[in-house]
Amino acid sequence: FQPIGSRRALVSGEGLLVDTVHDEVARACARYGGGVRRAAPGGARGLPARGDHAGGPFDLVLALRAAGPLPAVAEQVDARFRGRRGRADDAIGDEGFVIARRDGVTVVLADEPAGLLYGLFHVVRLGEPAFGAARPVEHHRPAMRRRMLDHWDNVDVHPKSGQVERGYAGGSIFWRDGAPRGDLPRVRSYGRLLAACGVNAVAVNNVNVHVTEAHLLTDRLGDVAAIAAELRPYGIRTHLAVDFAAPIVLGGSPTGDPCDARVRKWWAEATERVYETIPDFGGYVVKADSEGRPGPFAYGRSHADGANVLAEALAPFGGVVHWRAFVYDHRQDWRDRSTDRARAAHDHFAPLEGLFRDNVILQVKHGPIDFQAREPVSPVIAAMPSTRLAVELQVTQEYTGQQRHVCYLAPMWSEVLGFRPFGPAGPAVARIVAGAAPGGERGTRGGRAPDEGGGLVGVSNVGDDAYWTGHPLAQANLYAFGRLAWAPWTDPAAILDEWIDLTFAPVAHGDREPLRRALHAIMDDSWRTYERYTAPLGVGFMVRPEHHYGPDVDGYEYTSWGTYHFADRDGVGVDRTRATGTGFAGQYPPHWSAVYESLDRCPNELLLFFHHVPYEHVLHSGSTVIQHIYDTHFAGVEQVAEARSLWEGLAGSVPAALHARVRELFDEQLRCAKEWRDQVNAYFFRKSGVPDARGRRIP
Ligand code: BDP
Repeated sequence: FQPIGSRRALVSGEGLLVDTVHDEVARACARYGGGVRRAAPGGARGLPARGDHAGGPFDLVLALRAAGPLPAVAEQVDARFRGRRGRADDAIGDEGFVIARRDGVTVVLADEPAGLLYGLFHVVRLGEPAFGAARPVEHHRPAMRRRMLDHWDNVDVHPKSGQVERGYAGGSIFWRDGAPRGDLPRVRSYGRLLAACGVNAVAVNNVNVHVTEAHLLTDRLGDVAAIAAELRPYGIRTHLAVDFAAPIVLGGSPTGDPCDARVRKWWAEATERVYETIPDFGGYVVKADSEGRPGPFAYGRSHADGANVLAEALAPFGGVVHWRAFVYDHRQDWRDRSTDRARAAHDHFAPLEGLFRDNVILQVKHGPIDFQAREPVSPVIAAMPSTRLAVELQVTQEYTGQQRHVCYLAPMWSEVLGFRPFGPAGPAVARIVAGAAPGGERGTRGGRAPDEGGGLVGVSNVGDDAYWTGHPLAQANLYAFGRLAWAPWTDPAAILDEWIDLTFAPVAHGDREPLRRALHAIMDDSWRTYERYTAPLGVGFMVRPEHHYGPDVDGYEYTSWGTYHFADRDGVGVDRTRATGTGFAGQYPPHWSAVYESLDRCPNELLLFFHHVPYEHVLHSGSTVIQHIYDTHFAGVEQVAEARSLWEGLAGSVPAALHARVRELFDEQLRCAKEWRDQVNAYFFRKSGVPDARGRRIP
């Protein structure tokens, strides 16, 4: 904030979020010596705005256009923008902003307060260059209207999942030991940092809604309202995960049948009370009929019936239901190869295409199984063109090193968002979840407005840890999640660059270039490094059961969870072809179905996801599967060792406590990566009997 705080600013407009913008600038000025003036509507009329620090009044103008007349320079920027757009479409958009610099003044214009807030954070991101040379008029608006983080936080400490399910950053920032944590300033800071990343919605409790958490919907609603009050000034709407059986659990109803009139009435009344207390409440998140959660199947009803009853209750208030597509049988018979967990979401939901109400968002995990380091993109995304879809990513690193390993996930997410499920001529995932119809045109599906897709949802990686995310470098994943939801085509390395600047500018000692170079070398490729030393070629899992940290090749192989690799003495991988396997490959539209079905065309990195092959099968690289397993596992460990020594070299460049924290974590990552290498290599050596062609030591 220093570049802003040392200048003179004008903030013009009205509204809660404009107040926030003003307060942010005022806070920066109090620290760095600049000044800020707040103009009432019309109050900026005729004010000269020149950037001459000594004489002219303003270097930075942040204004709602409706608050005009604006200072002359801002009027000019607006005229330029309107001229460029033509008369028909001169809207900046709900959350958008226009930025330019001319005559020594940086101008940010918006139509809505949220746009002004995002414009302010854009100036923060630009830093000093925002006040340098003239800048042409740029229009920024988010690609996705819904940019949401789901917290898997429990109110009570749950005997199995703890305070935060799959949380690796300490306790919850919202809850502790059955009660609100009570640190509201921290919640406010969280809202601030999320807004700075571009996030605008948060669900404050675990999708596995236990009894205490169920009460957040009714008698403990005040606790939710208190959080909502802190997040609201940063443009973030609060959502709640609810128990599908709430009418029974909370309302004493004899049934939870979504088609029963009493159940509909209960949801309608409960929802009305929610909106009386929290008028800008976002809506519900539901995990139903999944891993033991209640759902409509108990009453012989479909998931469309289930989702629609909640949607109907929310509709009068503009709320939405995020209904999760993560539905599968976790009690399958592993002795029977005919079931395939990868198929489950498509099998359950594709037949329901067209049956969901408009305010249902079907929330689909990005891959068909469960947040593995490598999966194909879920076929559900191509199967439901008239359903609003959101893609769910796991920012918390359950399967990618649990915030003890460096694993920068933006490159993986970019691949997901850029994937074109209908083939090269169709729209990318990012466009589909932004609301594009399958033909790639925006706004044509079911007559709905262009930006009414389901957006992007991330499972939060934040806790009450001093660095927010346990591993300090895991902050970059949170930041990248928000930035990709706003601008999905941004290069992950460029996002990392922004994060490095924003994070280390205030604390780095000395020249920042070596730090930047080292962090890129450590992080840019860290997801692929992680992939190299863990489960090979897309086969997934091989983690220790329950907590999912560290290797256990057969840990899930003979369980009922549906996550198998089928390794035997002859080969490894899951045959998901139509010809001889589970038929999962046939769930994709023709282009990808043909690619995945074919042993020759299937991408190497997904080979074992789709095919069961002999160890001597030759990859596109020319290497055999078994040799590839050995080579990648040795290489992955070496890369971790290199990253660790690069970090060593940064002692003195970053604060000592931060350096020590990351160094310790690198020790653990290296230990764990070696464990993975040795177990995976030893396992496949013993199964196959094929020695390493390069004669390295395999335990
Ligand atoms: C799995 C997690 C489990 C979650 C589940 C979900 O292991 O803790 O409850 O996903 O997404 O990956 O509901």
